[in-house]
Amino acid sequence: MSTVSAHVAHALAAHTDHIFGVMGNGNAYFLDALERAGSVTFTAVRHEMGGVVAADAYYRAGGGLAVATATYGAGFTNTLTGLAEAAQARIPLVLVVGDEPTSGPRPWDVNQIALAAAVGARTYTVGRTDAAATTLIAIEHALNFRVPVVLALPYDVSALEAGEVPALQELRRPAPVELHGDVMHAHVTAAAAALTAAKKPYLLAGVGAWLAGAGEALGELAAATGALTSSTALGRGIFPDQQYDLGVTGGFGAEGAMELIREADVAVVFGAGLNQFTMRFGELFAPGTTVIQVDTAPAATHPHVGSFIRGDAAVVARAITAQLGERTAEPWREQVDIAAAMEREPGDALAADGRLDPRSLAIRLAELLPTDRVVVTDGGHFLGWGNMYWPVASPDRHMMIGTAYQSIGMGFPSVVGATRAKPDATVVLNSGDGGGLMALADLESAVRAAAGHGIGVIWNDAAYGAEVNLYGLKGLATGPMLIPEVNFAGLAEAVGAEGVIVRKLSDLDRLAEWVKLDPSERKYLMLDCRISGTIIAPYQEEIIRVNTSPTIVSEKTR
Ligand SMILES: Cc1ncc(C[n+]2csc(CCOP(=O)(O)OP(=O)(O)O)c2C)c(N)n1
Repeated sequence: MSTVSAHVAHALAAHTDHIFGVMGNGNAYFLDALERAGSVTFTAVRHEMGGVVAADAYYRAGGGLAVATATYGAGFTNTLTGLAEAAQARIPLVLVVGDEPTSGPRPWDVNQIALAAAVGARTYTVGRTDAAATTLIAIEHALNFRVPVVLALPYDVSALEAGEVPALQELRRPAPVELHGDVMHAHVTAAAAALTAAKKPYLLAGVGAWLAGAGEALGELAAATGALTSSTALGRGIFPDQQYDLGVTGGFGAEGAMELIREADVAVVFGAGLNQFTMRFGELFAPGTTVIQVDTAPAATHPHVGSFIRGDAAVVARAITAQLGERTAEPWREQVDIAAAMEREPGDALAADGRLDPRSLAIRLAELLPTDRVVVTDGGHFLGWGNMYWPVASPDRHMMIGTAYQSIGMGFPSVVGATRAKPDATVVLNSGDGGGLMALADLESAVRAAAGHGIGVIWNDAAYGAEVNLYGLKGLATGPMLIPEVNFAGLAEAVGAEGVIVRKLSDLDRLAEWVKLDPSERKYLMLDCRISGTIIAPYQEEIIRVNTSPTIVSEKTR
């Protein structure tokens, strides 16, 4: 015989190896059942939002289904910002929470179903007789719709005897979206003809293409057409021939690379939503560029798209490649100096105010950080530096958790999930001092989970820099935008890390030594980088321009 909680644990254990969260009254029996089941590793975090964020990072870093847990009431409400991010970013995630008893709410209960629905998550409540089946339905829903769901365990139900665990059904997963109908096939034929005739063909891929496993198919299409390629911020590294790749597209992109993309005569976009940042607020393509979008969404997602092909990125890429004709033009990608197009501002050793120049710091870090890295990035002005200066090996090795919902404060718990998904990799955290302080509850979790494998880079400008750049420069009072300079090296040491205050580039010599040590000989390394706030990243300049230009604002809201 086993409890309702054991049935839930058993069904989850069939689909994940890891779960993240904080225990409390509402999930105590569930966590006990999981520990007894044995096959799922629970990693404790210190704030419930961190549990959801860690699970989210686990999924994005290639671990599979994201699973988190929290108790009812305050434990649950603490998860909401993380849940909203998972909903906006379309992360398949199951959040197992305690809930009010079936007899009705107690004084400390809130309407959890309404709260979850408000941020975009459906709730499945387990009953006494259907716990395993309901858990499987919740998992299926999360995976098939790519959304977070809440699995609620009523307080009076979780410890009830529920009999033998039933045999588990297989999950039902949808097949890739095939090309349907003559119209779509005609669009594929037309796309192949356009690419065959193009002088300057260009392929853009986003995270949708990565999730479709389309990397190889896209590489073949790029090779067959001689196309230049690039990706969205979330799709970085998807194209196999990186020597022909222009890196990240949009505000983080290199100026020369973006100029090349504007020369493209035919652009085919795979699995990218073409949001305002990727589209450079409407400037990415020249007005005459033929833009073809391939996506599983029901319709085109940007007005510049001239032809829309609904289908799985890998399926459509192969279909186009199969219909290409004999190309006569010399491959575009052989004609251009890609290295020159990718050049970035080198910056100075130190900025005029004597603090680090984030550009030269980013370049030196790119030289020193291990290439096996997984980078997790919080939000803020600083996120331009890593995005602009550090190459990315594949989309599951670079993630920005929080940007979909535009939240800061998710950095430290992201480390926890990424290191569980890729235990042998070096997990590099990028965070500002503002976001770092917000996420501080899970500094301990990050240092513990990634001990010997983790590096924290705090871009410490003693300010909410993004706000200073947007509102301080407009003349708003800067007092609320400033932060006393915080010693992150010391904070990290207090929970078991090694801390280094980086005031000049040579202070990074310790990173060079750390990298050479055996993981068993090293601690989590926290680099508290004292950067200047005076150097504004080009992507932020773009946002400042958009916020002050009436013509571009209309593009943004169109
Ligand atoms: C939860 C949340 N609170 C506030 C904001 C508004 N906000 C956006 S960026 C930012 C500043 C971040 O500061 P920091 O982490 O130090 O990075 P910096 O901008 O200085 O590089 C703030 C407060 C937000 N996005 N999310």
